[in-house]
Amino acid sequence: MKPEAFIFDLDGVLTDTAEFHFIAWQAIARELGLDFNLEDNEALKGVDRAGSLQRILDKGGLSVSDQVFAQLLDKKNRHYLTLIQDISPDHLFDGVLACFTELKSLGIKIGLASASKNALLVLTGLGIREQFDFIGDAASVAHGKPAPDIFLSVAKGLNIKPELCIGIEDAVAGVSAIKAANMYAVGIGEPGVLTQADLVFASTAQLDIGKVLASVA
Ligand code: B16
Ligand code: MG
Repeated sequence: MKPEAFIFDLDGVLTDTAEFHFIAWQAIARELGLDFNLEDNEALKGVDRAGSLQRILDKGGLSVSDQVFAQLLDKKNRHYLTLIQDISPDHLFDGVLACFTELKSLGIKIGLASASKNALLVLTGLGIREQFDFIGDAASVAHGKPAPDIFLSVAKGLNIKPELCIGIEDAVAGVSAIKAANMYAVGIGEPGVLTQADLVFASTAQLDIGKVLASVA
């Protein structure tokens, strides 16, 4: 297969906003009298905002009205927005720009498939918004990761068949979404965790485009 597009996840692949999500979710959990630790935060990677809150409530055995649920989501996001306002190109993971340059030189398109409704803001802060041929809109897809929707919507936006796309993800839910979209999955993290991925690199800095292309050829 000769890939025509690489579709990147954002948080955990291009930058690390997990610590900001953690701070904001922890504040909400404390307000509800619930415990929320780093391990809990890890399990929320790639999971959308409402899905994340639902998991926190479920773990604590709590249920709230729809109105309170919406208020909590809004409060978490307002806190998160204050935490990410200083994101700059310094927060870009090593290797991202070199990777984009290589893909462009090979004529391979670049897409973004993030579950975050704040993705455009983060991309702008990182200074890479213009690098993408298509940016998926998390707000307009019916089902979040692990459903394939966001990856399929980006393939459609790029006008490229899913089977000619390569997805890059750091989260278990994200890798499942890529496989459900019938794409080749590159994981960033640990092979023992990202067991569904076709190929795994320890970090974005180690992402080797040549190796990916050779393994799908
Ligand atoms: P927001 P990704 C995901 O981004 C994060 O990994 C996840 O922790 C977060 O809850 C989700 O975005 C929604 O973010 O509240 O900003 O809409 O990894 O898919 O780029
Ligand atoms: Mg991610």
